[in-house]
Amino acid sequence: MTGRWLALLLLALPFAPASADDARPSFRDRPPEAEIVYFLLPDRFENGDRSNDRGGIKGDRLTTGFDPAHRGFFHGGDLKGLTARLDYIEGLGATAIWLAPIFKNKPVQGPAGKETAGYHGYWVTDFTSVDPHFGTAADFKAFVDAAHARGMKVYMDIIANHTADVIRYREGDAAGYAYRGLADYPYSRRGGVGGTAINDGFAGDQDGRADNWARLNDPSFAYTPYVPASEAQVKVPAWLNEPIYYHNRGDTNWVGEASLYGDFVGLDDLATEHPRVVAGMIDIYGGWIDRFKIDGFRIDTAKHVNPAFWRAFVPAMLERARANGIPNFHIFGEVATHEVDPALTARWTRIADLPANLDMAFAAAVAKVAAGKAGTDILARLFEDDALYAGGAAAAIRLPTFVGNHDAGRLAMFIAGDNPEIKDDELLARVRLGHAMLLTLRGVPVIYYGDEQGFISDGNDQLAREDMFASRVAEYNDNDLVGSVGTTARSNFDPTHPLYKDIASLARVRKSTPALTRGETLSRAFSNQPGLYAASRIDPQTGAEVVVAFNTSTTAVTGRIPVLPRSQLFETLAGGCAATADAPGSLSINLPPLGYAVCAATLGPQ
Ligand SMILES: [Ca+2]
Ligand SMILES: [Ca+2]
Ligand SMILES: [Ca+2]
Repeated sequence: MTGRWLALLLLALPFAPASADDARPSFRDRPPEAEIVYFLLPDRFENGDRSNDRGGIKGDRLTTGFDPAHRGFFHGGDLKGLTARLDYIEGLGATAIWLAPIFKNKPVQGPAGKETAGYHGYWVTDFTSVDPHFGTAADFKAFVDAAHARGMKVYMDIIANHTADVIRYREGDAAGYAYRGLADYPYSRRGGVGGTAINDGFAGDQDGRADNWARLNDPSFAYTPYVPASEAQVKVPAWLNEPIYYHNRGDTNWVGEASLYGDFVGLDDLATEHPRVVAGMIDIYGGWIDRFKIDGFRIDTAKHVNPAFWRAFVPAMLERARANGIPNFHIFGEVATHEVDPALTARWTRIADLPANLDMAFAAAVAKVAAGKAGTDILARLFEDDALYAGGAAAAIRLPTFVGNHDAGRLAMFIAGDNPEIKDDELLARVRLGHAMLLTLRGVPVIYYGDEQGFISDGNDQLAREDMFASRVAEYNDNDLVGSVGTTARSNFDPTHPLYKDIASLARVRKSTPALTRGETLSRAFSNQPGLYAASRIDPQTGAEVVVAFNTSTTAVTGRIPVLPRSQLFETLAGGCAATADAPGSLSINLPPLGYAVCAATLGPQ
């Protein structure tokens, strides 16, 4: 460096950093629809610290929860490992990370001989602490700060429906923890309608006033719940240790009221109608916003909580975020279904005021369409039904979309399951096609970790949670990965994998093309057979039209689609596009087998 340059630099230093920061657009300014989300389970991603693998607990796997060779136990991944892999995630094009819950879990639970561990994070005991298997609060802060320094957001996965399975019932073993409903076991009698009168004056759980709930003081209306002495103080905050704040009606059978009141295989179902529970959960999760300035929440099991709870919780969280300088805090719920049933997910945006829900219908539709087992008209129908959401189609652009997840399984598995004789090349092409839909159609794309490395999953749940680092799980390591000669027995952070490169390329297109993030969707071509689906995405701010087109069949397709008459010249953003319209209002589409294209109209001669 010459003396002159050094002098200039020194002159600039006292002034430059502050003003440059002020001028730079912040990740805080990006609306939720501008994100590309990467979803991962910290336990299965990268092990950055072997000293925390057992969570600081001594003993065998039934005590520590650690067994890297068993798919249902902790494998060693942690927050330090995740932080060390941010280059990989950023290189894929993701702008936000949704990580499975990191709260302190009950390490192991389940009936004798069938125990598994809380590696997934959904069995919380301490809602205020980071699970020691994943690291410390300082590790989480380092992760969030490192993501923010790159302009990436962090979405936490939260649970208000239940805690870990701690509460037992005196009658539980004899009754098999079967569900006991509101009519046969009313709040007003102990152990059934013939029992002793209790909870005098309680006006029912739909009356949320504190003085009403003060009259519910005996939790033994259905069962006689108790907390084993060894776990009497295991839950944090301490109020969670009182059985009165739970439903205590036994395991859900998924039918009717049991969906709201029943325990998920023993997981203690909170009385989310209770004002103490509402206030307690607002306090817990507001605290995480205050402490770590995170950017959003994915809400687990949202449809198993009474809508009134969310109507109190959601505005409180958005306000808490605004107070912390986070104006674009995103909240999206899990309203689970395996069907193309947008009415269900849309209903919960209306009755619960959830700003968005995971687009289960999109995932189900794309799995069938990308497999070549459904007409492309189900996509057209799906987007027409955006009118069902609170806020309509304009709100539907904020629905997180996905093609596979940790519960149902991966897209590659769905496609292979529908096509048992499929060849490797066709499977890769169909997985690419599904991800092209994910990255160019409406909604916020969520990439499930490992899909970009050709992970295929043998089934749902544990079988869909393979390790990114070298795995010791036999059921994972015998999988034939898509687009790769490797297996999960080795580390799989490979930025040259064809799916990683494809997703990164489409992510660049998406981020530089506002119509793809905020545009309305007009379906332009579809039929009741596999083949062409085309849509125009139209930027509401500029009127710019971008055509996205997909061929779900193994024969080439050729046809014309209607476009805006002013869209006469087209630029190819992906695949192959005609450079000009055939006539004002008509564009030719030519796609090879299983091909796709993204074509952006440019301003023609005026
Ligand atoms: Ca570790
Ligand atoms: Ca519930
Ligand atoms: Ca329980």
